[in-house]
Amino acid sequence: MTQGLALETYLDAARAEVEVGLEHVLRDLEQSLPPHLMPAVRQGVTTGGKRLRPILCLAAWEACAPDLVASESRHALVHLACSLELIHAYSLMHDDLPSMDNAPLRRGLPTPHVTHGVPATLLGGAALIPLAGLVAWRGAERLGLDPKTCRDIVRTLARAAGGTGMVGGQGLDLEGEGKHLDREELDRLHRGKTGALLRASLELGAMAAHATPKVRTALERYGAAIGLAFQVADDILDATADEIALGKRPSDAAMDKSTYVALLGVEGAQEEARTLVADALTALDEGGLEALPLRALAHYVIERDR
Ligand code: GRG
Repeated sequence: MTQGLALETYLDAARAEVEVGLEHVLRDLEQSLPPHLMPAVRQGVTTGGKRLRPILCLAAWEACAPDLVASESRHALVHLACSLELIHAYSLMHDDLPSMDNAPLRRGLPTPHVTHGVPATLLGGAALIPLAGLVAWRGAERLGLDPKTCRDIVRTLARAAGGTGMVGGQGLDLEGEGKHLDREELDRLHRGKTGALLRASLELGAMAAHATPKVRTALERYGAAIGLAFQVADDILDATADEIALGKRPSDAAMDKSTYVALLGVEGAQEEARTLVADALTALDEGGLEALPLRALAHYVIERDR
């Protein structure tokens, strides 16, 4: 329990909504994608995963529009939130490929290319990128948002996924292998690679709720702080948890990557993660947001065990 909120119950309910939303999206995709690519897509999208990004989007929307939580808009909102998970799923499918991290395991299961081969995983993953844009657009339209807000939503998702966000961060990550990045370089890399999509999750929820500029700023700051905290926690898990607990092979040391643990030590990284969470909570306070789920999620981001 966190401040009166049973986080596990909240996460289970939100996750169940996201699973239903993703299933609808995949059924639509089945109508157009060559059938032999679907198994790799299904494995990439549906096998487990915490669904953190769409859940953050839902929680941000709830924080801005508490009166609408049980409304008709909810289905459209879940659809919109699924766009974030599609980008995330493709990024993991591609990141695990032999030419990238060459990872045989994720979420305790063989990775899609191990089961379905590299070409299907590459193409199936690529199909998720434009699909995410379409799903975001459709979700925004179904929410009855005006055309400008619909455009802003798709633009925000695209920027977070692209060169100024996740792909750019991944590029810096590859370039940094075998080098010792300093704190500023590491922050820049992870604000792109992991942080941009997490922050966009909050932004999409806020935009969908027509949040005021003050609330949007607060949620963006919250998103930026937990985005970095998420990565610090990821580095701690990679350094301290084993393959069974993680559901994947720890890889940072093997790939000679700069990490927050390498830079700050495990205890220093834990302290940094707590500081970032405190900043996220301060942002909510300053935005005048009660947002109990977001507060609990901020703690969850650094206390999770996988
Ligand atoms: C075109 C090869 C190519 C690359 C495109 C793949 C890519 C760019 C970027 C990948 C960046 C990446 C993998 C970021 C995610 C980092 C991360 C911490 C993932 C784990 O996220 P969780 O814990 O995963 O939310 P679950 O399993 O819960 O979904």
